[in-house]
Amino acid sequence: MRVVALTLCTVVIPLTPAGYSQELSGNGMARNIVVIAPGEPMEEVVRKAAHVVPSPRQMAWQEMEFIAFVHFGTNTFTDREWGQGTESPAVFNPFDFDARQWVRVIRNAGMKMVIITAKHHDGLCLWPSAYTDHSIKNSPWRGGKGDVVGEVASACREYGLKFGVYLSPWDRHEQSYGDSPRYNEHFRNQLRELLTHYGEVSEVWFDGANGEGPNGKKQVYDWPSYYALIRDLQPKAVIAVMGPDVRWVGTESGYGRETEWSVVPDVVQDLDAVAAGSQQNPVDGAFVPGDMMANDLGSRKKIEKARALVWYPSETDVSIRPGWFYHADQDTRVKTPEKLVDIYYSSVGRNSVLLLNIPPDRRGRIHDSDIKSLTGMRTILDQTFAVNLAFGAAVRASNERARHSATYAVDNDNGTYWTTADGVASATLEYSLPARTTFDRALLQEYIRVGQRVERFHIDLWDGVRWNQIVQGTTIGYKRLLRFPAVTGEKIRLVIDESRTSPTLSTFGLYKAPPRVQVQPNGGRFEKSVTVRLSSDVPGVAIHYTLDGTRPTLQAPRYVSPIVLDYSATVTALAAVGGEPCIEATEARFTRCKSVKNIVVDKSYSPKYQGHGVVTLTDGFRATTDFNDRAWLGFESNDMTATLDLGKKQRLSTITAGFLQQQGSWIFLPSQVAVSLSVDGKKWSTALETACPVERTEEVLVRDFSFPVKETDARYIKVVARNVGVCPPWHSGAGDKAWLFVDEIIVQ
Ligand code: FUL
Repeated sequence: MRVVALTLCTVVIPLTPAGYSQELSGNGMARNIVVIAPGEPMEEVVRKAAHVVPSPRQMAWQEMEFIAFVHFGTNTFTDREWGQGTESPAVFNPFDFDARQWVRVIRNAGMKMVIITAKHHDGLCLWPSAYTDHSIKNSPWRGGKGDVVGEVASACREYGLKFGVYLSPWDRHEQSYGDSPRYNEHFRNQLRELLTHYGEVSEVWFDGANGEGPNGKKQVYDWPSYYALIRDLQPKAVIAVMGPDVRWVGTESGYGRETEWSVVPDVVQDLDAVAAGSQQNPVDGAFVPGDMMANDLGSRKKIEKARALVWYPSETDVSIRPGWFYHADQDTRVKTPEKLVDIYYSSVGRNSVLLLNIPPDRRGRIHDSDIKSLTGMRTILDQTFAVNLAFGAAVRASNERARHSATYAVDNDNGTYWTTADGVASATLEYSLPARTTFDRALLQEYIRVGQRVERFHIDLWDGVRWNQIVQGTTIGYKRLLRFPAVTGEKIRLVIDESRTSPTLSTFGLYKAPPRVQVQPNGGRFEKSVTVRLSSDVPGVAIHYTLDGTRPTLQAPRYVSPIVLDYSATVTALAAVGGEPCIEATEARFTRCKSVKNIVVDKSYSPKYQGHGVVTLTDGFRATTDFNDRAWLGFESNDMTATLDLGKKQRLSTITAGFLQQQGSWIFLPSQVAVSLSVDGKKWSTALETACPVERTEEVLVRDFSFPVKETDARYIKVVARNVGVCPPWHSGAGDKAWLFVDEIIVQ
């Protein structure tokens, strides 16, 4: 490999986090930051980008792949997401605390580290800090002698997991907060306790969230001094999010970017931008793609004008429940095994590390619902990735560098890799499998210790006559997982279309996921009846289904011929192999209604919650109680006026509109819904209205407002839903903008 010698030491980079990224590897050559001289030719910029490498601590972190967050503390006991800081430590009293249970559950789910919220925004320390009274030493738990952080750290050691701490810079309790030098000192003292009392710490997680309003306290964080302390006391720990080593992926939905570069311009480390993109209030607790999710951060276009390029890989944090903290009313809303698997493919499988939050309950244990989902997820992943079908395949490469033969990518050893000779940036690897094989997943890994390079690739299957493309992608990075409909063959090829320099590959894998059922069509709306067909990607397996949304057992009807539905229903189906139901179920919802030719929505909905545009409201796919499921249109303080056009006059009986209530996330039902009809779009009938005064409740639900329109003829339907505007006086967001979430409008 050619390595560029740089004169980094002569370049002054301000003491932003980038200043802490300047590290050399053992040979003094490869670095995780390079400086670009003004006017440097693009070719040189690209070559430099291709040689930026992870620091050893970043590399060790990346290899963990899947790690756990544990949100536990005041909010667990007060049923909130953000505490005020005024809560008494007396509220903290888990009655059956067992950190070993957490760590066992987390280890069994395949995660490699636990990051505990040692202090969340409310300021309560889960360890007996000497620097504040606001700690569990003043709680009734274990007579004030307990130490959550300590027990988690030792359980991690016992079960062979790494240990990390979340310490919220924003502290709503601490008196010195806002008196910048004093609080910085206090914060460093707390950090020092955490970094010296509990053995090895592998990640320190600094949150970007800060809800202090314009009149709130303004604290200027002395980040460089925090980083220096961490480097000094725990040199192996990565500093995440508001830090130099690990970048927040930019969303809390669990879905990372298709194109994910770990090498980005150093400006991406701008802490103010990260903080601004983070939550400013709890509704954003599940922040969806906005600015921080800019599709691409590191392509040629992005690095072209950079002044420096830095290895700054992404971490995808998401909670297994709607909230970060445990709330009993969310026990039925734990993400399903299928959803967790989907998240896994979309994070770990997209060159990111998945940080999955599992919040313990008031007992101080992980709830059975979460354990069930995690176990289901693990089973699906284990069944899928048990056997690499490409292992031992014969490989022919269009180009090979000496001592880096193509077989190194199919030898089940990540320490060896294939690469090309200097100057060869595209290549083809042809694999001959020992026998005809069926597969539907591919796994690719670059050898990132020498950099991230691949920009575009595709995989083809030979059908005996020609090559047919199965799947394509852009970046690979540390790991790329690809899903596609099952194919069968024995000759396949990986084509690396473009790369920044000699591409590398340490692993090439092909896998077959356990049989899944396809539902055709995959849900949606229908007018009179719909014929639903079920099939499996593995021929001959038994398929069982239900029509009421419950999970089928072997006692559920077995599919023998197409199902004709003339009413709204949810089809849930799974395959059974050898008398055992497969864990992965497929679900499709069908809604009987009139078809809508056009829909117009007057006032703007928020880009954060825009589903897939206005048609979200009439696509027949109902949103769930998860406000983040991308099937809702969210209106921030705006009302909604939707006008639907059926294309021709029709006899109507009922109009229904669905809304979400989740007051804890500042989402309220509409205060009023009105429906009017028209034949010509000009003259409207008197509106049918329902008023709905705001009631304080913790219940999370989707409520349908139905309007019987008594067999009226109409072509146009107008639905107006009034937003409550601002959060009511009793709400924690009193006076701030309230949300209205809408889906779906059904015309019958
Ligand atoms: C956010 C916080 O405000 C949430 O409460 C949670 O801790 C999440 C991981 O980060 O910024």
